[in-house]
Amino acid sequence: MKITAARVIVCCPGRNFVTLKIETDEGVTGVGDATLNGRELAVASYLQDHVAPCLIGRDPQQLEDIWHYLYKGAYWRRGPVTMTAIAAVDTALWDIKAKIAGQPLYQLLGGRSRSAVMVYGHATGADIAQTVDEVLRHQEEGYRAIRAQSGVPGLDKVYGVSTTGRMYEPADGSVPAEHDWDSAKYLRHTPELFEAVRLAVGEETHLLHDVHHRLTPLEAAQLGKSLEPYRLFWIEDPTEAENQQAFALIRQHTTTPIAVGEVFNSIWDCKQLIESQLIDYIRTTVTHAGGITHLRRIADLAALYQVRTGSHGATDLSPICMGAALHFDTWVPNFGIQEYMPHSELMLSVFPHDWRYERGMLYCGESPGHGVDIDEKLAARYPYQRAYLPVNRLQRDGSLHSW
Ligand code: KDG
Ligand code: MG
Repeated sequence: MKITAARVIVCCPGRNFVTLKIETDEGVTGVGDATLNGRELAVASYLQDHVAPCLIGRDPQQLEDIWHYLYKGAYWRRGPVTMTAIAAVDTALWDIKAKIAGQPLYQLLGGRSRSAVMVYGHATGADIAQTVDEVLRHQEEGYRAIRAQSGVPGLDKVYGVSTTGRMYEPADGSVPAEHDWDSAKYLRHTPELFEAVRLAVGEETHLLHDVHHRLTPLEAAQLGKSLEPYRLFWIEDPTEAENQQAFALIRQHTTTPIAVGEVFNSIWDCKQLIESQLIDYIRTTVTHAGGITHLRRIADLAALYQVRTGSHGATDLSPICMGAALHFDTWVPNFGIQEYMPHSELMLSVFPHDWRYERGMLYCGESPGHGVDIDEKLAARYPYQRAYLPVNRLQRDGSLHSW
């Protein structure tokens, strides 16, 4: 069997998605997600101009060799653009391999480790009262784990909170929107939010929160400590993770569990945090961390240190990523949780899929492959629209801050 084509499809059914479709001389095809929010066309060009010509004529079954061919062969290693492109190839090739075997993908990874995948949903509100209502609505819908984000008094636009009344979607401007930030206001508000949320939901429901890289290590330690009475499942990205030693300081001060890694793209980004046991959950995804082949290596490293998986699952990852992630989650022994931010009906119709959500759990399908395809005719009706993630400035003086 040989690869005959590798085509890149860019579409915007409400948000941009980049998809790689690999075709073979025996008619078996596979698809992979290559979406890198706000930098979509860089990955599309990387695949189209630099990767696709090298795939033609190769045996699609040799996905391990192809992974190393693309990783080592580029000479320029790692980075989000390269690793997202490699991930798309890898996901499409696993899809093909599983279709050839006539098996759902999780069977090729080692089979089922669980009956379903526990997810966390997103509850957001302009203030504490609205957020509590949203958390309760999610609890009634059957969610066992809920992320709570709320507007902060005195701040105009805050990560995770919709300002349009529609579903929260961070990439919203044809140039980056500007948000404002004040850590002191946030640090005063967040324990009040979780005091109210915990009181409302009771003890059984897991609560999560995303700090989105905004605090200093010491502020993050203060936040973790102040949230301990509310027993969070995790706080995510409490500080920037370039200097990973910083997490040792957070750890010294709090037992609130920590999740990091949605912006990581290789095992090397995770190594110190995992080996030094500075985190509890690793958030790398199929799409941004080199595909199933590489994510598996990260999960195996994490397992040695009792770190569990908690993959990123925002709407900027396409339903193809979710399909592949669910097969991975169904297999991976050290599974923790999966983020679930539902796509719109239109997005889901562009990507026909066999996975399904039911009362706080996601279920991968049983069809051969990862169970997701792209409806190219429908996708063609929604061309790319430039969109950026926001930037964040300190309210005090306009200094640029992490968003
Ligand atoms: O593209 C960026 C988003 O995926 C990110 O802001 C979402 O932090 C996020 C999360 O935890 O889902
Ligand atoms: Mg996050």
